[in-house]
Amino acid sequence: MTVKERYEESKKLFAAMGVDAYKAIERLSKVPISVHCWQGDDVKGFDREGPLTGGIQTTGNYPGKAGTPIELMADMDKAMSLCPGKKKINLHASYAIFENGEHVDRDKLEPKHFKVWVDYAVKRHLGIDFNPTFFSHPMCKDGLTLTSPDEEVRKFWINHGKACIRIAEYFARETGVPCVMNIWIGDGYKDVPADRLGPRIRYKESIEEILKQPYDKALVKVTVESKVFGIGVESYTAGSGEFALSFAAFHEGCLPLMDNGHYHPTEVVSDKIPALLTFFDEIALHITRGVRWDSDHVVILDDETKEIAKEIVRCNALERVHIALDFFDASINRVAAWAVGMRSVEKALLMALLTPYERLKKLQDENRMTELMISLETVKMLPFGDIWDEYCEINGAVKDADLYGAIDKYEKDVLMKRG
Ligand code: RNT
Ligand code: ZN
Repeated sequence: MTVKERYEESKKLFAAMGVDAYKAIERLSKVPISVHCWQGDDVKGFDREGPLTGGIQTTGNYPGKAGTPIELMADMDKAMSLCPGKKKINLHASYAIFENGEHVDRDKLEPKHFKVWVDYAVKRHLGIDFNPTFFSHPMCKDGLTLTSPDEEVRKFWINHGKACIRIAEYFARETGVPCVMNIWIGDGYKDVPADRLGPRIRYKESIEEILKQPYDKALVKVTVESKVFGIGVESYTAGSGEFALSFAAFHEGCLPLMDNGHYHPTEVVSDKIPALLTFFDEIALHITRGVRWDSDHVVILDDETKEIAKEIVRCNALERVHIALDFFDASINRVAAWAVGMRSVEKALLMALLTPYERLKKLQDENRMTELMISLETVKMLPFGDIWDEYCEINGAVKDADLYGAIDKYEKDVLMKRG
């Protein structure tokens, strides 16, 4: 049977349950997934040499990593071409591209330092999301940025934040797509701190200073990302869950960003999505896969990824949840990492869109819980793969069975030829 024939057959099965598979595909093609540039070079960036700091770490030394903007863009093109669906790109400030021998520090960044990225995005009809880079820099004095007791340090990073808002607004204007600008800092302490309040008050006031930069709230959506702990800051992080959530709740136009690697291992972001959607018009996500800790493994089609997608879809919130990827595995082919992560999120969303939630909700509301359990188990065995293959085919993306071959070819033709 061809892909089309399998699709037509399976479509009938979904139709029998009241789900229109074609509509699901159509809906999914309009959901943007923000593709993080930093998977391509192990979060190194272009603005300076030096180690990755801020409590995050990449492990592995797989050959072929992108070392220049041209290489990174080529790899992102390759990865995106392997995936069906609508994309945005997600940049960090450390990926500024300096031309003609110019170099400025992070507090002095300007839109022009991202013009090459804008040209890249516009040509491909992609929106851009943005992140100030509060790590891997000598001004992270004692590992601190916006919470630093040193006013000079805080000022530097506040100015960086303001510069990033101006750049985010430039992205939105040039691409015609609103820009999500995410604030995450790794500030914290390795061992038991004597003051847990002071750093948080300084963090709050620093973000408030950054937000004094005038900007159009319809164009730039500022998010604050929380974290439970980082490498080297195991005892305390200033930007905890309660901090980020409260900050967003108390500041007009600010949204909370949940990274599902940033909670205690038995907490799940999927359940937090409807809780936050009860109060916030919009929220943002970093989808990752934490293995025992915030290890930033490549997203696969595991239970929690499916559950996150289900919540977004059944809360009817595809337009209210900004979905971005955030992982960095340096131990495998990096283009494959991107492609598998992106495809897994697309698959999870497709499965969610192919599920008859109206019926299932009704069972819950009528307390028909036995029937609900059996229905949920029945849904799990539906032929999602046939619809997925069709979705890939009509979008010109490879099928799962052909993904490795495509990666292997790019590795031999391009990645292994890099110096
Ligand atoms: C770190 C956060 C943050 C980073 C990126 C590079 O734990 O998840 O989002 O991964 O900003
Ligand atoms: Zn993140």
